[in-house]
Amino acid sequence: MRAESMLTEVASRCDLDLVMGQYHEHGFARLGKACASDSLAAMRDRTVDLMLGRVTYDGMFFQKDSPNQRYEDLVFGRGYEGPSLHYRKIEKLERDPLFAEWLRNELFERVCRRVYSTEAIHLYRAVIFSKAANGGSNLPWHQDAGNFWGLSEDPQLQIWTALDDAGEEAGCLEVIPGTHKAGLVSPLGGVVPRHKATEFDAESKVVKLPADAGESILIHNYLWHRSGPNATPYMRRAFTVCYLSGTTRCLRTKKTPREFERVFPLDGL
Ligand SMILES: O=C(O)CCC(=O)C(=O)O
Repeated sequence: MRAESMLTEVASRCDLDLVMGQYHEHGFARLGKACASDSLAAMRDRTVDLMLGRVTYDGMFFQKDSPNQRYEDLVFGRGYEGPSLHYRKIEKLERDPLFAEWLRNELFERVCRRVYSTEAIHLYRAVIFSKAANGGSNLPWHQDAGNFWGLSEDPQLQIWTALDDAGEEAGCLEVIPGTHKAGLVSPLGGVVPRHKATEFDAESKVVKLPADAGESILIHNYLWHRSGPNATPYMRRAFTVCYLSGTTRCLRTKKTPREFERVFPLDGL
């Protein structure tokens, strides 16, 4: 499947001036229904194939959800635990040709070029966040950057795509507009400490972002975002990609530093 054929007509008419204005102002912006229905169906099916072990790739990262919907009770480091629809996170989707193609579509490239000035755009991560039917967990407020990510420059762009309808009941994305402007709450990044969220009166500022299947949303890495459990009888799958400027380096020292894969320009493949 070619990346361009995975896009909808709406995507080709997208007014990026408007979208990017919103992204800079609020830290998030809706791109509209970018992904065509047949591609969406293919990515949903592939997600299930991966969870059930019908399709496998070396080096993929899997994490199951906690059985009690508490993020605090997640277990780390177990990886693939056998066929189940209760995985909350799968990483390294760039190894799957379908997702690899989608994350290289020309609309996403145009967005990347509005955010980063480097010629090369690299990939930090390509991830499925899934919430099982009547399951999923309470993902707390967090920011996707900081020392924990071990990068020479904090990334600024993630593009999240709903593979299923993700309404409020299904555990849609929730954000606090404008929080990206204040930078990181702690140098480490990641989960926003509860007392900080209370001090900031986060609950009074929440904006929920219900999305239809196929909709893509830009998220600044500093934006406070979270999602709740899924109270519907359907799976809620989403695919998110974090892009990096071509100059960003991996600073980790315990293991060999990562070399980030170039995703744009496409002719470098
Ligand atoms: O889809 C979700 O529930 C969470 C997404 C998220 O946290 C992210 O894309 O960084």
